[in-house]
Amino acid sequence: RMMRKNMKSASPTSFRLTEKFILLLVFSAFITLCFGAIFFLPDSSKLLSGVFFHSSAVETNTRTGTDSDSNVAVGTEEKILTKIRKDHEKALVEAKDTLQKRPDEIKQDIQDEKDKMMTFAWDSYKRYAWGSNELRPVSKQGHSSNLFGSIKGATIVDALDTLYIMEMFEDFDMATEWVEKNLDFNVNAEVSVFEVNIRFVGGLLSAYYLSGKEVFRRKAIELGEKLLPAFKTPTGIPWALLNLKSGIGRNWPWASGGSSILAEYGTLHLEFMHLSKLSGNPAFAEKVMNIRKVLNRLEKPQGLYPNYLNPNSGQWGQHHVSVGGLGDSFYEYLLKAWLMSDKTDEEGKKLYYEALQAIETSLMRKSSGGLTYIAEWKGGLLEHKMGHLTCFAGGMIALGADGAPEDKTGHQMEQASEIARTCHESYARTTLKLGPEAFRFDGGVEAIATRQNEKYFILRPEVIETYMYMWRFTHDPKYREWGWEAVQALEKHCRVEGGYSGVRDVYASSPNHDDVQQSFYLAETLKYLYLLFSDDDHLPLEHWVFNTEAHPLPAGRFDGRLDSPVLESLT
Ligand code: DMJ
Repeated sequence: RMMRKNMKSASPTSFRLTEKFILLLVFSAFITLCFGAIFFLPDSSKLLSGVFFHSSAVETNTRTGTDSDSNVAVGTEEKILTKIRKDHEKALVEAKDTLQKRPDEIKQDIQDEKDKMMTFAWDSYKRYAWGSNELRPVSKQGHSSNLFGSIKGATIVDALDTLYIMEMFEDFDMATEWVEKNLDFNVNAEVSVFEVNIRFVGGLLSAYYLSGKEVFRRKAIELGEKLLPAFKTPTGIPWALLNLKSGIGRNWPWASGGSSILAEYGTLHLEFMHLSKLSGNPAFAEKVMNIRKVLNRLEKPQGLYPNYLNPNSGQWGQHHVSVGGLGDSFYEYLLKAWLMSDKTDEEGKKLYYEALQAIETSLMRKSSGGLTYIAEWKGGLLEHKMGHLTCFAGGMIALGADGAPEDKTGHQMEQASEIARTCHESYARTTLKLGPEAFRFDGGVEAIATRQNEKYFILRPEVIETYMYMWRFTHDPKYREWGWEAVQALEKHCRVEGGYSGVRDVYASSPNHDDVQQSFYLAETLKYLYLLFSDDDHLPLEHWVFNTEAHPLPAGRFDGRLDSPVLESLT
């Protein structure tokens, strides 16, 4: 009993002691934690004020900054913070300001500059060379190349639509009056069928569609009829040169085996289709459709179109293929024939995409420095050279990318942007920041002209043309920046007292002027620059197709009358 009693009394006593000990331990640990927190934990009120009450905390500290040593340190730190914050706020305001104002300001500058450029080019022509084909801006007199025989006024006809588009209506009226009174095709002279077609027929057609003035329709048809005898060959492939009075044609003496040139006979389609529509005479359309037939019957080496074709035998001449000079606008017109027909010319479409595939396979290459270029092909061998003329291909490929078969739209846009970049490089790598006539990718160079006779720049449009298309399709600001670079270079090196002149060597430290203001400078270069900085609905690409001289022609199934709904919506 005693034992049980002891047991009973001892056990509760030892349990209470252990319990007390544990409680004491927990309590002292808690006290230690609280005590440590005072010294070691970060100042939460400071942290909180930093996150949620930053400004008031800063203000407090600034006001009490000199109170003590610790306050001095905190004050300095906060002063730095204040400055950083103020700088940041200022930068933000400036950035917003830039976002709100700069594009418009820049656009206005460019608009003014471009208008000034066209006004200066046109006024200089008016002043020193009125009625001549072109202007010699250094010697301040008229200039005529034998491409137009004794037809006069190439600059006037080429510039008509640019004047209209830029709303220079007084000048447009003056030019119209000159056309009415002086433009005469009854001349005993030999002309280039291609040049007269793209500049004169194309210029007159555009002027008609834009202004609705009957004189332009009449003159375009009259000139078209004068060109028809060029097709009197055994194959119907036209001669390159034609005497407008006798109707006797021939080919360039230098062309392989008396051949006609692909870029010449292949660049009549758009204008001749319009001539048939406007005149009701099917002869024009028949002539150009026959060219397609002849080409369709021929075997194409690796799917490529040689530049030379004999109009008597219907056989290829020398196997030289180029997307630049001698070949270029043939490819452009296949695509544009399809687009202009409201996408009903399926044959044009098929021929274009097949040709582009062959070009990609056999001519398009990438340099070791990563620049895509389109080489030339001579009898199976590649010449790693690209012409300034070839640079139009960036714009053409971009224009066609949307309709590309087999999901190739993205791929073709990529090709187009790479070509644009290469062509920009050809400008950027010169001293004058203007592009050479041809540049090479061999002998250790990339996008640089190596031969003296390829270093000139004659105010050509192709690179700016490609920037314009790329801008319209991508809205990547770099294309406007590149266009603006070209404007600055043109102003600095090509502008002379009497107009704009080409230069003989883009790598020279100062320009040596060639004394010619080409008519395509007003028709194309200045127009594409203007459109590059215009809104997309100014001559929208779904409704207008530009001929190879930048003369806009309406696209769609129209009946040729200006009161047709299609045309009304275009102008
Ligand atoms: C223009 O007459 C046309 O663009 C043509 O297709 C090629 N050459 C000139 C401009 O460089």
